[in-house]
Amino acid sequence: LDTDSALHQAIGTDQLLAHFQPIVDPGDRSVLGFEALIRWNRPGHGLVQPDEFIPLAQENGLIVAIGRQMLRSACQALIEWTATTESLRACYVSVNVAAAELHDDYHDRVLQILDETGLPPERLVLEITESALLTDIDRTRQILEKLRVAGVRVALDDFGTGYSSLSYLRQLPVDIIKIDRSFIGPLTTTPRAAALLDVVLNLAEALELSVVAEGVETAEQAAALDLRGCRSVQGYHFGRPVAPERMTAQLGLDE
Ligand code: G
Ligand code: G
Ligand code: MN
Ligand code: NA
Repeated sequence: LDTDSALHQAIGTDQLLAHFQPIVDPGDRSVLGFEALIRWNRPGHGLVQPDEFIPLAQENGLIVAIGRQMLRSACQALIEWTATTESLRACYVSVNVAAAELHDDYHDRVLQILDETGLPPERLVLEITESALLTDIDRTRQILEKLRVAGVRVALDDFGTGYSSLSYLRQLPVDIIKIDRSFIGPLTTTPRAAALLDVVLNLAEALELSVVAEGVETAEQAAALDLRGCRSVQGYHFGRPVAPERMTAQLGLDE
């Protein structure tokens, strides 16, 4: 079976699943939310990573159905596993959205899925990638504005890697910026990286935006971010993306 038709057949089945990575406070390690990251359990291939099929799905349009399934799974998983764990009850889930999903009915579909799963809109974040936005900025803005009115938050993903980050901040309704991991890796070894990070944190403060630092892999990076007042971090140091049934064990929350 070629990848195209195999992916088509995977839609609506449990071959497509969500893994989750915690987003935490670097000061006390309390869990604030989770990013949902898609995986494809393709028969005969094992667990396939998104880089190997999301670009294809964007080209052939399957991303719309995949995105809906993913959003539903992510909302359901959050409801189910946070219902049993007191400390996670206020956590949000952050779902990646491809530009090709932002059609006119996107707002309705999202609200429908929130309604069906019972997840309050305030507990959903939609992550939009800078590089994915180039198509139609006006339409994107209208859709995101409607979602924000409903209480859903919007994050600008991979911030700092696109060539028009600042332009997007001016034109799009954004609540959160996710600082790309290329700024975090050299943070404790390269003064320029630290200076750039300070600029981004100041920018976020001036615009009253929240910040999530991505790709935190060491205790030193976490401490440096904590010291700078960055209140949300994500990365292997705090937890890798895992299946939801493994999350409470990874976080040490099992009794
Ligand atoms: O774990 P990582 O390999 O999970 O993810 C690689 C890339 O795939 C990231 O850029 C991420 O944004 C993207 N990605 C992961 N899950 C999804 C998804 O559900 N939808 C879309 N559109 N992109 C995703
Ligand atoms: O949506 P986005 O492009 O931000 O996707 C996040 C990607 O980063 C996923 O592929 C995820 O598995 C990966 N990731 C998460 N934490 C770390 C980390 O600490 N280091 C590295 N190198 N990658 C990470
Ligand atoms: Mn993301
Ligand atoms: Na990112």
